[in-house]
Amino acid sequence: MRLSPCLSLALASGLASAVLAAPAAAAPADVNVGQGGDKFAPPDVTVNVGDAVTWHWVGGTHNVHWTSNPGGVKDSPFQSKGATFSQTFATTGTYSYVCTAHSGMKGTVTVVDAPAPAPAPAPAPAPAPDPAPADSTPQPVSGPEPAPSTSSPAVDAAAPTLGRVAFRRSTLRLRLSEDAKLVVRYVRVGKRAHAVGRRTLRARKGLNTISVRRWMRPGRYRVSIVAVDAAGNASQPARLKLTVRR
Ligand SMILES: [Cu+2]
Repeated sequence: MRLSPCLSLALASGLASAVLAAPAAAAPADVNVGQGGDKFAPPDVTVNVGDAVTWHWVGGTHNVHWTSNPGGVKDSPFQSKGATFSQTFATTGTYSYVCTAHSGMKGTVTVVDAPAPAPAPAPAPAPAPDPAPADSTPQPVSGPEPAPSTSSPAVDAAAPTLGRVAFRRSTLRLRLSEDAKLVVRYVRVGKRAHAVGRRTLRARKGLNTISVRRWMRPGRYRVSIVAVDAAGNASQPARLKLTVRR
C-alpha cells in the first residue's frame, strides 16, 4: 500500500486508527419505493454483510419480490406511502427484486464481505547497538545501508479492481488488478420466469477472456461480476447487460 503524504502524517501523529477505521465504501442503504413513478430509487445498492437495507414507500402501491435471493430474505407485502420494510443481509451475493405489479420496476442489492481490517503500522526498528567501544579505532562507515524492513507480515487489505469489462461474441473480457476468484451472477431478462445463475471462476492478474457459451444459453442477461482475492477482499461489482447469440 502506498501511503499518501496526508495518511503518512496521520500515522505519525497517532491518528492512524481513526483514519484507517474509516467506514468502508458499503454501508446500510435506503431505497425509496414509488419515487418518480413506478421505480425503486436508487435501483441498485451495495451493502456489507450484516447490513440492512430499508425500503421507504413514497408513492403508489408496490411490493418487493425477490427473483434472485442467495440469502433467502423475505418479500415485502404490497404497501403504500408511509410504510417501510427492512431486511438484513447475512449472505454475500447479488439479490434481484421486482415489484410484481409493475413490469420494469426492479432493483438489486449487492452484498459484499466487509473489507479486512487495516494492518497495524509496523513497529519502529530498534536502535542499532553502539558499533564499537569508545577507545577503539574509529571504523569507517561503510557497508550496505540497512534494508527497509520487509519482515512484518503483509496483510492484503486492498480489494481487487475490475477494469475494461466488455462482452463480445460470447466472450467476457476484463482486466484484474490481481489474481482473484470471479463470482459471476446472471439473470436472464425478457422472460416471464427469470433464469438465475451463478458461476465462480479463477482469474489472473491482467487481461482475462472468459467464454460464457457453455453456461449461458442464447438470450439477454443482466450480469454482475465481483472479484474476490485470496484474502477475501471483494471488488466493487461490475454490472453489464449482454446478449448471448446463437
Ligand atoms: Cu409497483
